[in-house]
Amino acid sequence: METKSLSIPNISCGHCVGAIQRELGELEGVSKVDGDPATKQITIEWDAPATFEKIKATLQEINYPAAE
Ligand SMILES: [Cu+2]
Repeated sequence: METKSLSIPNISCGHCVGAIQRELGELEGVSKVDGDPATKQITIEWDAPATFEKIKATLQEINYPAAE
């Protein structure tokens, strides 16, 4: 199990967090996505076949890129 927290500047409300949870949840291997609109942070738990690269690419695609 891998876990990582990411800062997502485009998060503006709980709806954004919900969209991210739904989209990342569709990636096979992603088991948990938590988010807080107040801090604009999400925490993701995953196992193979999901990879951190796939997660970051998906966030980019849905217009919630992670801050580096
Ligand atoms: Cu929003």
